[in-house]
Amino acid sequence: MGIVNVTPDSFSDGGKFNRTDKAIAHAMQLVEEGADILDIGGESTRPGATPVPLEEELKRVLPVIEGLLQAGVPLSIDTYKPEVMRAAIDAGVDMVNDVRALQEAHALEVVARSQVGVCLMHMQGLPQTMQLDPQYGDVVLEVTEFLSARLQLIEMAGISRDRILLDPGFGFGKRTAHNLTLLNHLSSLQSLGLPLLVGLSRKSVLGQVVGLNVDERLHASIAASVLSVIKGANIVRVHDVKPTVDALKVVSAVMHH
Ligand code: YH5
Repeated sequence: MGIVNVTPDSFSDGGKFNRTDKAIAHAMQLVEEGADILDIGGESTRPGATPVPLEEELKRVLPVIEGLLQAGVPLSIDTYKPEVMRAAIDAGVDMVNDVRALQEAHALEVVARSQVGVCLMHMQGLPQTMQLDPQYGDVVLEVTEFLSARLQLIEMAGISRDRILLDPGFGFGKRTAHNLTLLNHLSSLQSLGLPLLVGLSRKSVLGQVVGLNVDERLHASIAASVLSVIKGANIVRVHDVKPTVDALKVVSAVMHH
């Protein structure tokens, strides 16, 4: 899964067409590099990031979705807002990637009334404050129990299991040690019986391990993707598609022998 951020960048004048065209061009490059899914997001969920108003998020993601419908790969919308889910589903996306696991009011019904897939992610707290003092007794158990509870509720709302993916939510209300424990024990989440999605690309936990800034974490990110797949991940959400695909081709070749 290739990450397509549709957020303002410091290199353009902020013009809307400029931003849309750049995001579409970047996404097309990720497909050429081997991405099987594109994850389109218009609001940063990084710790402390400022929230984006609904109308602005729609203006960012909808033109990019429309431009990528012909790209030949499934599209995912990275949002927790039900209005953005609804508009993106109407526009033709195949999947909702929700860091709040459909806990926002009406998110569950919007997805239930559609046929799209959904990724349910674990987060402790909310993005503005989640990294201040995350605490767990047993992080693997607590993440598993949260996802299991959401899964049960979401199935009861009429979303069948074959539409659902689970994600432990690396970096979302977790200290370095929590993230490392979760990755080491990722295979225990396979007991929930659903495909697993993992997002570790360029994240702080990797920066903590190697002591490097966010733009210097490629090699650590590749190691994290390789480990994730060996430990049971079915989808890895990454910025750097080509090097990740090469690394995972080796993993895949070896694991089939
Ligand atoms: C995820 O794990 N993550 S947005 C901080 C970084 C680098 C990257 C400090 N959406 C996930 O990618 N969706 C995000 O450097 C996600 N799983 C799913 N399903 C955060 C992010 C990032 C944050």
